[in-house]
Amino acid sequence: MYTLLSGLYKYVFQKDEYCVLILGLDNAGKTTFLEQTKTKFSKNYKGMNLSKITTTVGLNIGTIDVGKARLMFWDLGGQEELQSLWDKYYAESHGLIYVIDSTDEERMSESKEAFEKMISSEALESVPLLVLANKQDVPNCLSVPDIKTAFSDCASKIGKRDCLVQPCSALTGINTQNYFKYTQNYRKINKATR
Ligand code: G3D
Repeated sequence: MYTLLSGLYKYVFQKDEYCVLILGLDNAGKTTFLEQTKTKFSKNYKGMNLSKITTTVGLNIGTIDVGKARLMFWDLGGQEELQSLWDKYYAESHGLIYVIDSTDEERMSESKEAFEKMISSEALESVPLLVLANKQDVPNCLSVPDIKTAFSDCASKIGKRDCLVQPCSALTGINTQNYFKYTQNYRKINKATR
């Protein structure tokens, strides 16, 4: 009887947990995006002043609940020396968000190289990918077609995996709520295989 009731309780209340990595070069806006997300999705969460956030050194973690899913975000530092740590987290991840600074044309090829190296990892082969062209609030920033052109070499490596490129502003919150679609995709992934 206890087993039956605890099973029923878990079925009704327990949330499926998914780990989502937030990657990208330093200064791309990863931490701002995570704070914006926590503020939007967590009741009573008193976020930091978004304009006071400084670049990630190490790791930031955040959890939000979306419907029956609990998304645990891991925002990893993007400095060159920290990028070598990214792959330690790949095997645990169910979703991937790659943040690009659309205002930083100079570092676009650096960002593309980091992205290409990341998606070449076998551990990420079936993981859905959300690419955020961030800082779209800044006039004259690169558009999504510009960024797709800069990243065109990567198309074959993206292959058939689920991938969406989304213009957004982590600072203003515009277009930062695409988890609903992606949560559906995380559900499709057989957790037992990861
Ligand atoms: P990181 O975690 O990827 O290293 P941060 O990046 O979130 O620390 O952001 C780096 C800088 O970019 C911060 O500015 C932050 O305010 C700014 N930023 C992040 N997202 C946006 C955005 O959507 N629009 C604009 N205009 N700026 C953004 P500072 O000045 O603190 O370095």
